[in-house]
Amino acid sequence: MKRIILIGPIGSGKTTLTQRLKNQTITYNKTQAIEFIDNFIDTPGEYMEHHQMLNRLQMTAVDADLVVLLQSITYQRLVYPSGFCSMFTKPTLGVITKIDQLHHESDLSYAKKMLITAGVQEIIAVSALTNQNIELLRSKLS
Ligand SMILES: Nc1nc2c(ncn2[C@@H]2O[C@H](COP(=O)(O)OP(=O)(O)O)[C@@H](O)[C@H]2O)c(=O)[nH]1
Ligand SMILES: [Mg+2]
Repeated sequence: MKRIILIGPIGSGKTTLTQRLKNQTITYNKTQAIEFIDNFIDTPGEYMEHHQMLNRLQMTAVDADLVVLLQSITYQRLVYPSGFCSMFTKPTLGVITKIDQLHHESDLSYAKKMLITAGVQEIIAVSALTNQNIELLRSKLS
């Protein structure tokens, strides 16, 4: 199985998605440090939001086979700088999270645009709450 690093702002759903993909009970658990959970590397959102921490993500991603960038459908804020993915010398996948909260198509296109600007190679929209597209995502991670 591939080793996956999950990167995204605070509250974008990294920990919940990890729990879902690992068939664990979904519980809220604030991520305080970089956590290695089998083949998943869960990272605190602060590392993404405070740019002086970005080198920590970059160093940790060296151990991963795939860099997954998360963008919540509910989060209309610019997070990833243009070309962000070029920081990693690894394949990238963009995951739009909380798709169960989609109320306007424009939210989906905004999230896609953010991930494309970041430079991801592929995008998938999922919900860890309703399981939408979770199997498809799992197949892309295997
Ligand atoms: N509606 C909905 N809420 C979600 C989903 N995934 C995560 N959340 C909620 O978003 C919040 C932040 O999730 P968390 O996984 O801790 O984000 P992290 O900071 O990126 O690890 C929590 O309250 C989760 O319950 C989802 O697919 N749908
Ligand atoms: Mg977390």
